[in-house]
Amino acid sequence: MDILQDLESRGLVHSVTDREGLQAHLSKNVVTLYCGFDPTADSLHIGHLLPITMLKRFQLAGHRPIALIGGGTGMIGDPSGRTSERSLNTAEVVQGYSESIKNQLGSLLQFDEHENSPLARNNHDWLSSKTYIEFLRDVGKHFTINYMLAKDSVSSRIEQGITYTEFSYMLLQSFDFYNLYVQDNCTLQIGGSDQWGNITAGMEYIRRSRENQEEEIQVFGLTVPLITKADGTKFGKTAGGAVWLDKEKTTPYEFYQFWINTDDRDVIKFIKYFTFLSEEETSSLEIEVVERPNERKAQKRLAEEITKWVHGEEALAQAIKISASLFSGDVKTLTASEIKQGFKDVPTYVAEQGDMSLIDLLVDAKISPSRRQAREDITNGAIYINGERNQDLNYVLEQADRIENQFTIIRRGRKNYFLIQYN
Ligand code: 485
Repeated sequence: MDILQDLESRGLVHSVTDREGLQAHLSKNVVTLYCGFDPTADSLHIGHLLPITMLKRFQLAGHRPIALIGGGTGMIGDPSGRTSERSLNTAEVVQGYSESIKNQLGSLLQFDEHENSPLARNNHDWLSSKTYIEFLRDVGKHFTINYMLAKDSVSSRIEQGITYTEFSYMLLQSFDFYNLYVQDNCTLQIGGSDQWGNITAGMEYIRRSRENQEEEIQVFGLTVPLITKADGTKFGKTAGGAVWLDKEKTTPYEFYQFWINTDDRDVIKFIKYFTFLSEEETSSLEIEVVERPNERKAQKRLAEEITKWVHGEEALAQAIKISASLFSGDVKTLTASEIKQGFKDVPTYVAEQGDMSLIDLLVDAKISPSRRQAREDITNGAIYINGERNQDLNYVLEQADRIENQFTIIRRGRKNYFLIQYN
C-alpha cells in the first residue's frame, strides 16, 4: 500500500487535486509538503492534531514535511470556515503565540533531528519584507476579483460583510505556497477541508506566475475531513471548552480522559485517524469493541497512544494512575501535583491551617447540608478522608490528613469528591 492508499484507507482524505498525478508524484520523488498554522492562540488544540499526524505520516513514508507558522498571516486572520470577522492581535501577541506554537510543533514532530525530519518555516520572514506595491503587482495581478468572490470563504460572508483585510487573506496564503515552492521545492499543501479554497488558490497562483518558464509545474493539494462524532456533537469540545495541547490549559489527565470517553461508535475511526497502530492491532481492537465493550480496551489504547505522543511517557503514567485512583477511590497514594490535575473540576474549599473537627469541616465546606446531616453521613459510613472511611463523630483532622501539607480529599457517598486546600 502506498502512502495515499494508506491515508484513504484510514479515511483521512477529504479532497485531493489530481489524485493519480499525486500518487505518481509521491511514488517517484521525495516530496516536500507543508501545512500552515496561524498563531491565533498561545496553544494548538486537538483540532490541529489530525493535520499534524498527516505531516508525520508523510515523513514516515519518506517525504519531507514543513510546518509553517503563520507569523505574518496571523496578523490578518483567515476568514475560511468562520462566520464572523476576527479581531486583530498586536504584533507582540502574535509573535508570542508563534513561539509557543512552534515549540509545540517541534515537540510533536521533532524538527531537525534526523534526515527527512520536518522543517519549520515562518511566513513572517517573507510577508513582512514585501512592500504593498510589490505585493499588488506580483500577487494581486494574478487574481481576479471574480475568482476571489467565488471562494466559499468569501461568498459565505458577502451578505454579512467582510473586510478588505480578511478578503485578501487567500492571496497571502497563495504567496506562501509559491515561496515554499521556489525556496524548498514544496509541491504539496495539506490542511483541513476549510483550507481547500486557499490551497487551490495557491496552486493557481504558482501556475500563473511561472507561466513563462520552461519547467513543468506540478503542485498538489490535499485536505483531511472535518472530524464528526456519532452522537452529532462537535469534536474537540468538552464542558470546559476546547481541548488544548498545552498541559497548563488542559492537563494530561484531562486530555487522557477526553480520549477515554470516546464513544464505542467512534473509537476505531479515531484510532485510524490519530494513531500509528498496525492494521492487525486495529482489527483486534475492533473485535474488542464488539465483544467486550465494557473493558474499553480500544479507548484505553487510543488515549494511551495520543497522550504519550502529546505529553510524554511520564505524564501518561500519571494520567493512568490518577484515573485508576479516582475509579477505585483509593486516592491516598496521589501526590499533590496529581491531585491538582485530577481534581481540577472538583468543588474546592480553602481551609485555614490548624486542626478542625470533621463535622465542622463537612458543614463549612458545604459537603453536608446541615450539622444533623453531617452526623448522619459520618455514622452511615458515607464519609471518606483521603480514601478511607471515617465513622468517628469526634474526629479532628490533623496534619497527617494533609497530603503534602496541601490537600485533603473528602468523598461523600460513592463518588462525590471535595477537595480541601490549606492556606
Ligand atoms: O500558508 C499558510 C498560511 C497560514 C495557514 C495555512 C497556510 C493557516 C490557515 N489559513 C488556517 O487558518 N488554519 C487553521 C489554523 O491555523 O488554526 C486550521 C485549519 C484546519 C487545519 C489546521 O489549521 O482551520 O483546517 O488546516 C492545521
